[in-house]
Amino acid sequence: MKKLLSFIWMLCLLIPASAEDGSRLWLRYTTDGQANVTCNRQSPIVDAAAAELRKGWKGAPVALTLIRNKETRALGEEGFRLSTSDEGRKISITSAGERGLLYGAFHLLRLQETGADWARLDIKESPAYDLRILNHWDNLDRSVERGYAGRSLWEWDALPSTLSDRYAEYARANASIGINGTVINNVNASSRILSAEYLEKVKALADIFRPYGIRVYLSINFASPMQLGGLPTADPLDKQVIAWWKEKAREIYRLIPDFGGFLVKANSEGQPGPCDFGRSHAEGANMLADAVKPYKGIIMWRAFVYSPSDADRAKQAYLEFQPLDGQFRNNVIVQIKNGPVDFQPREPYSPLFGAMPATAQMVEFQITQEYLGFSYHLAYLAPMWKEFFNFVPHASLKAMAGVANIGTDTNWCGHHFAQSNWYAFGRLAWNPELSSEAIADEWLAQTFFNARNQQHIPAAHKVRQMMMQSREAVVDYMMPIGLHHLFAWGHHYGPEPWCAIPGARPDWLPSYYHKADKEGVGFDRSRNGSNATAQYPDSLRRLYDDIRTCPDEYLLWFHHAPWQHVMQSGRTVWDELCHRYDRGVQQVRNFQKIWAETEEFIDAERFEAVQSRLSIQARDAVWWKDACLLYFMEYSDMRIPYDIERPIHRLDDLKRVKLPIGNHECPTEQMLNERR
Ligand code: BDP
Repeated sequence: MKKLLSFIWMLCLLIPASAEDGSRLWLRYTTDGQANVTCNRQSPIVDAAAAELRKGWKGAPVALTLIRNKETRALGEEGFRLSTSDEGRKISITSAGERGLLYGAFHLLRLQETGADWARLDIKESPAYDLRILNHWDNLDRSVERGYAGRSLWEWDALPSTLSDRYAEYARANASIGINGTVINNVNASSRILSAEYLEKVKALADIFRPYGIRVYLSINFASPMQLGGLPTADPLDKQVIAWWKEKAREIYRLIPDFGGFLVKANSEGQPGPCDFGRSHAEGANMLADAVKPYKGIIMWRAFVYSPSDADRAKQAYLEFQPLDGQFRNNVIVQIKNGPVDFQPREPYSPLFGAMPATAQMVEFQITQEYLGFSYHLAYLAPMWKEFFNFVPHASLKAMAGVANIGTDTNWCGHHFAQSNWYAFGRLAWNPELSSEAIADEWLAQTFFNARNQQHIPAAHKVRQMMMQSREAVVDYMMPIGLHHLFAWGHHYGPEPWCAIPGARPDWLPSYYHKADKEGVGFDRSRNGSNATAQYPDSLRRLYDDIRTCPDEYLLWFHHAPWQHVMQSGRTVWDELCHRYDRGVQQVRNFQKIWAETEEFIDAERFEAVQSRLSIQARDAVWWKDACLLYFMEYSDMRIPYDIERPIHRLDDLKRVKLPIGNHECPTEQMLNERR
């Protein structure tokens, strides 16, 4: 009896270890340790693949075979063939590379968890991009720029001697969705990251990530030769500067032989860069490219530049970079944000894509929800990224980068559903042709529902629908029909379209973007205005330039539209604004209902966490709607249509709302509750 009791007690102790707190992400399969896995090679990567299968695979014996033949070579080092024979009694994963076996193993587990039938499988997979990389905006003091999931994972003070378990968990999660690179520090980089002391710490991380096929990259500060090396200049054509970077590259590669390369934010938002010395972005990038070239390293050079000039901010990256086409070394990739301004809930694509045919380009998506409600709002971003691919063929790009939403929070991403964006980013970087729905289904089956339980299917279906509508809902209640950057001063969470800060840079104020006046609202970027439309290929230029043909969703991005202008929807601009804001609010209310229905299928811990964030989101949606409609109404002088929910706030009260957070902080739940 005593033995039995102590056994039960031990079981109780074990339960919290597998509590549904989100810490296991989409990798919730349980060990039964029965899987029969054989490999024809041993190495840290192959061992990681086998260990993963032993952890979770419940089916027939699996043979992992590293083999270089015509077929596997065609699939590449990261590709794999996954096939079953003997009516599913034997499973084989073959690849020309160790990483291919790792990805094959995770693929098989994904099939199991999503309820696929593996009796007759014959799958060939290889990634669309060789480089599928996360960008962490993590600072050395462990704060995270635009991070809403706690602190930075990297415990710099404890590294390299103390290694958190989370490092390997992080790498494993990335490997499971095919991510193979990580830039571990902020693009607003401290030069200290390149000091000998820090490079030892970086090496420790690289050593943990390597068995999961993940290479480390660093963001660098262009003025490092001055700040760290004590040189009088960082001019990229200066001999000493060139020598400094060459030596630095040698030092890094001695420690980390598979180091990936550098990510550079230069001459942007106050960061140093080659232009400080009268040199071009290409000259700066090429100097660094030459330094890492002997080691097969690459330079990702960001095109996110805009200065407080007269030129429309949306035009500036194009104006500065397009003329440099063809001037970059072949190990430089120009990294461009998906929209021409800055990760707004909806932007047209950046016309710089496709405008530099002789230059390698990659897209930078933002996984962290800087402009989409932080980790408080449910916004599934795959549809937004797919929208980008409607305009930019994925084959025209060299790589895909995503600004990470990962931190020390138990569930990694703050919001349980924000995990789906990390997941979707990886899956799309592997295969941009996957549909948003398919990715959501995969993620839900692994994260919340049981694909083999018939009762779960209708609930999972509804939640998938909720995810699919969620990004559009955010656009609707924040900034519909092409509005953008209506955010509060000091943070990018709530609305402040009225914001006026004397002496502030005009392009950091909402009025620069919405230009509301008695006549109308929106930024005239047609040929009568800033002529940003001219940066687009002809067919789109014509479409966007004419207010009658410009798609409704971009109307106020490209036009200063009269309040009475009748849109393609048949409504006036004012009525359409009212309807969209209201639709956004109603949708979030509906998300609350959909979520409520899942209660019986989902563990209480995660159910309640999501429920409480949805109620914050619903209140925020009303906050946004009331703030924007009441403010714009002062200009339109028109009534809110009667079929639309009445405002519940007064504009003066809303103008007094100030969240007590700094520019890079996340409000607490309490702050949001006290706000009203
Ligand atoms: C903006 C962020 C800022 C980043 C910058 C960038 O507000 O914190 O440093 O982009 O991407 O979206 O460099």
